[in-house]
Amino acid sequence: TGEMTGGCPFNDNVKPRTLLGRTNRDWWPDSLPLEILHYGGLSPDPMGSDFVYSEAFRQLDYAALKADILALMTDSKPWWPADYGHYGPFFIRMAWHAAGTYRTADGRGGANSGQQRFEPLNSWPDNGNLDKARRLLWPIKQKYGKHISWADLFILTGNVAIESMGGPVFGFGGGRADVFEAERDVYWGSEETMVGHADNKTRILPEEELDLETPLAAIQMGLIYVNPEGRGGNMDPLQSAHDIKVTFERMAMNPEETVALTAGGHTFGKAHGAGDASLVDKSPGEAEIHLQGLGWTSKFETGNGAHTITSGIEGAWVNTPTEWSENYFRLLLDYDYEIVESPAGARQWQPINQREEDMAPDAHDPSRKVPTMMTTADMAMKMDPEFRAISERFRNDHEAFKDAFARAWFKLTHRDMGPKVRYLGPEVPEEDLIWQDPVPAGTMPSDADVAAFRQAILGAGFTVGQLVRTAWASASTYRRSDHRGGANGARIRLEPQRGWAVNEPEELSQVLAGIDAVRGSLSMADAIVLAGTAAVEKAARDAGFAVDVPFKGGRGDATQDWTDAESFAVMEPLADGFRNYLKTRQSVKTEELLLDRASLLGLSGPEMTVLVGGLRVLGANHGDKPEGVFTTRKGQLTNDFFVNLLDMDTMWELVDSTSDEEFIGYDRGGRQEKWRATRTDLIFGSNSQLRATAEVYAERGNEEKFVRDFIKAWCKVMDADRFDVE
Ligand code: HEB
Repeated sequence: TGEMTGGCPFNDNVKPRTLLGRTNRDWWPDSLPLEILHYGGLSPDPMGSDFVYSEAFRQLDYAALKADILALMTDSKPWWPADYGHYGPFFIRMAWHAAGTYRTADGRGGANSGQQRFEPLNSWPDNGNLDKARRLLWPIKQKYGKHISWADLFILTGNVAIESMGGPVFGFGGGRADVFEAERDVYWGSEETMVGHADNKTRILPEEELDLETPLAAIQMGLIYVNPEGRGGNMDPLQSAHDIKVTFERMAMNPEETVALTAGGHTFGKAHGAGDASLVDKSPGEAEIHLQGLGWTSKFETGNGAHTITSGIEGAWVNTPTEWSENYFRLLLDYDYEIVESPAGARQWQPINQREEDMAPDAHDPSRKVPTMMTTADMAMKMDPEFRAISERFRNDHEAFKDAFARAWFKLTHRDMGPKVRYLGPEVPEEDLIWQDPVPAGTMPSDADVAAFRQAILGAGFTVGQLVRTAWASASTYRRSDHRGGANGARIRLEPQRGWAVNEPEELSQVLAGIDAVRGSLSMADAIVLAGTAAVEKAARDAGFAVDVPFKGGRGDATQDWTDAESFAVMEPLADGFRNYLKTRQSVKTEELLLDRASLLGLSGPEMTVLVGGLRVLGANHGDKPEGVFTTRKGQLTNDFFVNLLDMDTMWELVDSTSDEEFIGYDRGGRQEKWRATRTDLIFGSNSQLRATAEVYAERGNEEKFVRDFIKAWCKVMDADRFDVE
């Protein structure tokens, strides 16, 4: 079963992997190693740390920007001529691929930092020719400068594109600040080849690879979701439907949203496979220097316009590819389809005996009519019974389809922005949506109420450890990837969070009841944080340090009705190294899981280190277990964890040879058992860089520095989601 209790703790079903899998350096070993300039605390961000994007955005002439984007739609450039004289569909695909990398499991991916500009996304086969879409936007980006980020521009342009062709749009929120380097914390997979339109497009995956690994949300490296030609090129719409459901669910979309998005998207534009795909050259990441960052140069005729090769599939889905319409479902459901091959050799579906009025105009010669097409993934919307029922309903109720598409598009493009207070601009929809995890505004408690609560809760009969781990449990769900989780809302007292094993449901309910009983005017969300904060302060004072632990109140309490239990379920920690908790052994090492959580919390190495060391001696371990509690004065905020970990009189051994998760520390001389530890404890003595940091906190003279650094890091976690007060 893989459970840690009893028997062999190794989970045989889990294939070991590294935290990051294949990285940019593995894919592009020859790329310029700019990261050497950015160590030692130097930032690659040319805007500097004083720059606040939200302030720059507020000065944006939003209407003028939208007008410029609209004008660009039909301003075809000779170096990349617009199909049908309209760039709209192309820009929709750009925006969809920008947002579509989001995955629920860790909240990473998505549109919110403009990563499409960087590897690996810049060079993923599925992002073929989107380099040109972004270059078409450059004059506009240049004109509006710091007032619009690339990340916002991608999504806003997608919206304007939809509007410009008469499609429904639900709203737009700005606020996606750009970053200036490739994200380094995202696991995109361990595969050693990417899906490609040339050599491996029909690669058939072995069955055992079809169970999609967590947290991935695409079935092959280099895809946004699924292969348009079906799994491994199989052309099987039912298999494709299965894969679409798995991948779209991981992007937070249910089957109805999935059908709406795909049908709405493919109401526009065309696929590109005009000629021999082997004439298409390398991706941007490996293209020659004089190409200036553009990739996929094609030697087929003019290489663009009528001769464009992107996916290799050729043709439009509908007869009206630059207008919002009902034609996608009509053509999909009314015609029978047969498999044909595109000029690029891709396989696709063509309507049998198509009437001329249902054919599409040629994208570069309006006098010509060409047959429309469907990909295998589109055929899934017709052949899969669940998808088909939805398709038929949308066909018969166009208003329902419009509304579903508009809402799903808004969710797709805003899912990773976090609470609505982070949305900027005049087009932020009024309506609250449950996936935004709404939290009612709180009120700032008075100083007197805060002081009274501090006193009352410390006298309520709980240990420091209990109060600290409850506050930690509440706040540490935060992830900076999609800004979900955190202490605001006090969702820890709601389903599903209150039932998570990591939160020790029984004890949790007692502590929460105790907090509730004495909280007075405070919200539960504030009181939970303040209880832990008061306990930290007491622990510091008990250790002889007269320090104050700051508290920022004003959190609100969310309701169960406005909590999407299913979407919170994926956030359950299967490990939390800060509480020395491991539910089941994972495919990555336990200490890598600690690193991953620290990264999602936005912590630095020293912050992670000081927090682990402090939390251990405070007694914040899951189940109050003894591992890592290297102190004889549990409940006091001391640097004992580090002092004892680095003590040369201790030697460590495995508890027993069946597991490398638990260790005993013996007195070197006497074989006397002194301590127990897990991998997340011992990594601070084993890894050279963490050891260097641990040494700082163990050094004489740094006892108070340890306490102050711990408090700072503690507050950072407690306040990580306070966008309402920034
Ligand atoms: Fe899509 C296009 C696939 C979904 C929107 N697409 C496209 C193509 C393909 C695909 C293959 C072609 C490319 C080229 O150029 O060649 N999709 C796909 C798939 C899926 C999808 C498989 C899953 C199912 N889409 C989608 C969505 C959306 C879209 C969701 C939105 C919403 N697309 C799109 C568009 C286009 C495309 C708009 C067109 C572009 C142009 O025209 O350029």
